[in-house]
Amino acid sequence: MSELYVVHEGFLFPKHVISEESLRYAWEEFQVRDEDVFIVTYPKSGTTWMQEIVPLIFSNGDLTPVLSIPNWQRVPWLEHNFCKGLLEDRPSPRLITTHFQRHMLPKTFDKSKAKVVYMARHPKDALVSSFHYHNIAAFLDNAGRFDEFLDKFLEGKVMYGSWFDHIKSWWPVRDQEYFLFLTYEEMLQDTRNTVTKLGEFLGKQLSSDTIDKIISQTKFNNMKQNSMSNYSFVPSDILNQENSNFLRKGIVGDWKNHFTQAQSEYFNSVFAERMKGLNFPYYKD
Ligand code: PPS
Repeated sequence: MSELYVVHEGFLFPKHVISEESLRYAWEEFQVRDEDVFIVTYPKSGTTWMQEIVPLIFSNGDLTPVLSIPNWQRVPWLEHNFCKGLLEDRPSPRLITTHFQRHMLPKTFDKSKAKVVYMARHPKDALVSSFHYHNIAAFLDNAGRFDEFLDKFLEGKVMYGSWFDHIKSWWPVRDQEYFLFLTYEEMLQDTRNTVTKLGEFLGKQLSSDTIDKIISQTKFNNMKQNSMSNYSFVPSDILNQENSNFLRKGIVGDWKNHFTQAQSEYFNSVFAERMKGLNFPYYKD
């Protein structure tokens, strides 16, 4: 197993930002508050986008937080080394990011009234995005050939484990009051509707003007220009954005430019097998 990862119960976590200690803190010690809002995603499913939108909902469209605070500080990751320092004394409501599966939330979560916004993305597009990310991030192992990466993804031998297991851990709580399920695809297709839904879920009355501001600021091309969100401040020996950017394409269906017909059919058959009985209506092809 690559020395770039902390391996915990079979899960790979990038050592660059995560340690046994930070995992222990997140699971055992982190005190969830009723007003906390968790943004939960499988990697490469629109996390950064949500880290832009949710703070803008809480600031009523005031751009200051997204133009002055880097996203990892604005909506810190629960599992990262700097979680404690950034979140322990932060006033509520705290906005928190995690790629964890449902059972990995802090012990104190179940006793709280904290909310979870989950964003899913077509696994073929998340895979493609991850493939390119592995090739620009020095803290991840090299993606190798696309077919090799495809196998690793389907077997869940990638950071944070299997896409299927992630969805399977969260989908069953979709009707719970604390939970909102969104997809990357609906967000891209109808941002206004999704932002409105988010505002209602988070108890925020948003005027039409505020929603317009949020939509404009969080458009892919605007976020790509925002140094607080595009990771341009990360040195190139850690994240080399010379040939491919962190905010790479921001589209639905880029997998069609990467998968062969045979790979797509194979993926679909694994998908059908792994999602059997889940009643999950998305991403069947
Ligand atoms: S990470 O590393 O897990 O935090 O990555 P994550 O932010 O989840 O996913 C990165 C992909 O999300 C795309 N993205 C967007 N798409 C559309 N609109 C907006 N505003 C936006 N912001 C981020 C980003 O480009 C990555 O997808 P790909 O397909 O690689 O472009």
